[in-house]
Amino acid sequence: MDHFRAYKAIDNIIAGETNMSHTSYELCPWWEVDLIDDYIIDEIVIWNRIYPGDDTVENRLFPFTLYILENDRSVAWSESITQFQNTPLVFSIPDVVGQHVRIQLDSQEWLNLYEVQVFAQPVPEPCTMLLLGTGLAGLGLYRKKKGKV
Ligand SMILES: [Ca+2]
Repeated sequence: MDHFRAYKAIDNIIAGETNMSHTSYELCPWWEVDLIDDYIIDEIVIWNRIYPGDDTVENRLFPFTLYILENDRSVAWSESITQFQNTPLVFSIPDVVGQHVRIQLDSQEWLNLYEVQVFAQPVPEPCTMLLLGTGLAGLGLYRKKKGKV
């Protein structure tokens, strides 16, 4: 059904039964977004499905593992969540560079996601890095000089 497709977890509509991704009942179901390029990821927020009057729906997400994958699909960062957590689940990421964000359940289950938000910034171009590096080195030098006076 269209309202269960993967893109529904990035359609900018957080809540709602018709705006979530929903897999089949399968072994280790997963959801993934391709950011198309490398980004410095600093926060990921997962909005789990909440079904009033039925806690089992919210519990479907646990346990799961959140991955950040590099463009060659090697794991840049991951965190396994074994205990239930209330939605939204906020992950502070230590500025990890990656291109794919993947959520994978550890069991046979349905994977339901209302929304996944990835907060990131572009990786600076090499010239920008060089300028930034020079700037920081200059700042360090300035501080040193100031300290001596
Ligand atoms: Ca959504």
